[in-house]
Amino acid sequence: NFVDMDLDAVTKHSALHAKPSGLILQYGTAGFRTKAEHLDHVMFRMGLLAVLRSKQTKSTIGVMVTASHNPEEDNGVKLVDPLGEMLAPSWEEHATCLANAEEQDVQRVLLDISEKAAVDLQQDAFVVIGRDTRPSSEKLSQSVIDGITVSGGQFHDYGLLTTPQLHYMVYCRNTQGQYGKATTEGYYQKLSKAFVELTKQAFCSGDECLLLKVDCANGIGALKLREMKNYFSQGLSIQLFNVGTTGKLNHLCGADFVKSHQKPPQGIEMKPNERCCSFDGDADRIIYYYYDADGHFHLIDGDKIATLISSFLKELLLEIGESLNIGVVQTAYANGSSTRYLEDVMKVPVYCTKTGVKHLHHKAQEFDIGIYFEANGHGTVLFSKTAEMKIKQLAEELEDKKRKAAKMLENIIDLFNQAAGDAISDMLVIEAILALKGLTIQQWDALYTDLPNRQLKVKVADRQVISTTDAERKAVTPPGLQEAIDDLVKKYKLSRAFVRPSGTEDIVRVYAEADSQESADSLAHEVSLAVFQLAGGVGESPQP
Ligand code: G16
Repeated sequence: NFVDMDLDAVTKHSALHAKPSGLILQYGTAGFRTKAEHLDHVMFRMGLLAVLRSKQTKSTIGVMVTASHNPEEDNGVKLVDPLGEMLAPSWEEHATCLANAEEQDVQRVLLDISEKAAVDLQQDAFVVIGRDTRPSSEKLSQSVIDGITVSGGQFHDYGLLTTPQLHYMVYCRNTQGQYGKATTEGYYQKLSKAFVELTKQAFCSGDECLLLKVDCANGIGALKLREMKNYFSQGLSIQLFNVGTTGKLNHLCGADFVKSHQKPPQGIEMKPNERCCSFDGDADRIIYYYYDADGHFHLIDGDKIATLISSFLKELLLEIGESLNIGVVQTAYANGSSTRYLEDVMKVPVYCTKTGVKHLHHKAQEFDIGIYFEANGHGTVLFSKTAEMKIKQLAEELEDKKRKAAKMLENIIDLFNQAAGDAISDMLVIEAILALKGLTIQQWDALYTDLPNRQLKVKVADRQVISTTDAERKAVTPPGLQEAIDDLVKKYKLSRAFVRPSGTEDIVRVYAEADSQESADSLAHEVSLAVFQLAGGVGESPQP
């Protein structure tokens, strides 16, 4: 029964958002991503799909227009499921089918999806939309809205938002405000209240401890941090750089640049031992760093963030005498030293999933407290309903020091964005922990020493010729590639390397670590050459 969807109108509007012929796109690591000029039809169709998903789940669905860490010329779109999570895998397939359908097939694909997913088309549909600051984002989000309205859905356009804020809005709306108020003000209030409560007992309160320099990647983070600043003015003072007035988004700055180049962003003034951090283009990742007194640059990535948070949470649990089960989830990019430290020193179980927060998030849901971070700084902590209730109860029942610890846990639950990794929320958690423990950035950094590592990108004709297994740590195809990598790895001490096709950029990623920077660089280079030769490299062959 398709009474509630005017398929002729859909077809007519679809023609106004024509698909470039021959273009095939995949719903990748974080939705569709490519050059912005190729995305108009995808946006319109994702508007249609969000309506179907909303009808099927009888819930509000989110659509975020962003390409996060990608260059400014790119754009992208992803759907957000009812509890603020990434879209379910079966619907990723529907999204890919719909995005790639030829014009005359759009109606049929819509009907197919409705049938396969048992969508009740008479249901109401409600979709919320957010977008980042890319020049192309506003027009593309209008195409999403066109798709929503022509298929009979209702919507609320939040306009400029960080990606995690949109995840938060969806979660709030589908829990009838239980998770929080579905407005930016509600988000600021929830987080800042938790932050202020948490840091009341902070040991460190000198000016130096409170100052944090933030590189906003010339993106949305700058706007939102400016709005939010007033809410936590007593607890933390932040100075913003790369706020988007002159520089290009993610260009020579931002979390992805700092992590992959292992150097500071341009446009930030750093004094020795000053605490600095970088957001990425849509503020869902955060990386910390500093210069030591000898002028050496130190990077504190997602692995070390996970370690700081895990040790703090473990201490609080010990204090209240509760043995909730904790798990840490990482990917193949996690530095070997971090995994060893978490397992051997901290005695917490560590799990490895494929790249993409959707995989880590899913695994983290198996624990009372699931801590997940990708090395690139994308992550958060999830608390199960049981854990949350237990902690709330203990915060009422316990006394003195134990009560204080339970209260801290209660606030930390509120401070984490449990719908998605969130640079703003993670920054506040980290700042709170450092202040409460009286830790300097150097002391945090000294928890363990990273194994030297290098990441490279290789251009190939078709990156899908590379397939992987074992959470992306082994290549299955093309033939001979894994054997080549194994032989190269044997040449270096404490070494490890893997390759995988990126799900957000048209490249193959290479990762290598070894006992020295020289070895890591050389291994990464040799593996790049093997990829270039065996997986159809294009252009110039990788240079050392
Ligand atoms: C996205 C995903 C991350 C992933 C990153 C790189 O980040 O959300 O989980 O690590 O892409 O993915 P790939 O190596 O497949 O290109 P973001 O910040 O760009 O949304």
